Amino acid sequence: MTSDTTAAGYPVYPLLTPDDVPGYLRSRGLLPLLGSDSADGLTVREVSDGNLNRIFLVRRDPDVPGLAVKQALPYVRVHGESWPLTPYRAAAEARAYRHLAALAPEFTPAFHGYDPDTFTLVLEDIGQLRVLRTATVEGASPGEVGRSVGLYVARLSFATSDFGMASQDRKRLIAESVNPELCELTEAMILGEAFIEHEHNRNHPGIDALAKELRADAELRREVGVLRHRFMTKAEALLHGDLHSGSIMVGGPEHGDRVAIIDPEFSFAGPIGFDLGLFWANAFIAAIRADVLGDPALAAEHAAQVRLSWEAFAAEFRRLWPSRVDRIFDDAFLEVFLAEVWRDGLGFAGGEAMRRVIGYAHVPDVDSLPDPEQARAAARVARLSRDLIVRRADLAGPGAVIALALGDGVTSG
Ligand code: SR1
Ligand code: MG
Repeated sequence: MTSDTTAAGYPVYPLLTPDDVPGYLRSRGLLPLLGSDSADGLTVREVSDGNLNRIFLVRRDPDVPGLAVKQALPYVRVHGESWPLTPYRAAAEARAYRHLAALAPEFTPAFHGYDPDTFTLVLEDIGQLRVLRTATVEGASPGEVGRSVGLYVARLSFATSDFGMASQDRKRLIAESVNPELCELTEAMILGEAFIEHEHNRNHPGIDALAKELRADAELRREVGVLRHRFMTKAEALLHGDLHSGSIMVGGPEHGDRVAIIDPEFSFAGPIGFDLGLFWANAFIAAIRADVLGDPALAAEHAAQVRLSWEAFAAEFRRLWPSRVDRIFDDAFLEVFLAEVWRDGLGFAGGEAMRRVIGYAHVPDVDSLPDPEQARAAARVARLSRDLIVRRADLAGPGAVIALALGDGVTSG
């Protein structure tokens, strides 16, 4: 190993601080995007919020959106240097943004380029919008964000599936989109560690016995294996790869009810149900939070996002179906295919929800609750996760799964 690589073997590169950012943008010739060549008077604010990266917003006028500068650190930001993580994830994110800019432009922030030497992307500053999770934890209604998510997943996945691309082009896309380290992280986080004893895991002490019971549940373990293997092998379409409510930004009517989907660094060719499932899991978690806080109407609004996203996804996929490039796939196959995406989505939602309460990456939706509501919510999320995984074949549609999540026992529709 040379002196210019880290202990984990990643290149050593300068990590940006707020003071560096104006000069950095000048060196990349991007200052004109902020209205002039001058770096004088720019304000830089660090708004890093997710688990992994550093993000700076740069503005000429603090009230007018400017640019977002996003740098991948060579480790997990919220954990520290003892957990190295490839900075090449930024290249995967840049690649995904290039596809998304063409396929789902209305949901994608403007992308101003990628610098492979410092693993840095420059994007539109959408700091005027709010992270969906932050807004809903504060009690905001999700509105109809699910519709946008369903459309986004349908457009991205149809175009990059064997329905939207010629077979050989698709094989090339799959090869170009491999994202080994981040896929392995997902396999560990969402479809692995939470289901076994692992040093990364934690849970509310009030659900110790439940966590133990779930880890000893043979049926659950078998089905997690099925889902994990599907995630590892089912290269159906290009995914966002981490479509939880922390990756969705929303604006109210003053921002045209804009929905922007960010952070596609986990993007790779995988099972379409994975993107939907991550969104569904977090909608159900938000619903359970509202429910334990005594707001069943808000809980129902959150749970309804599952229906909205599924219906928007399926309707857009059906709309696009006549344009498919491979006519061997007939209309009867479409029904088989959609049913499988639905079931996969439920299963992956179970993996995602489970890790949020007994795995590593918890969420404020649950962890910011007071007790005893926190323990109650965590238990409900964990039990629902198990059902989503083990009973997914019996949950025929949104009505059944929403009833299950809200606990009214209805299992049809
Ligand atoms: C080590 S923390 C990893 C999680 O953060 C990202 O947001 C992804 O959800 C990932 O699973
Ligand atoms: Mg993220």
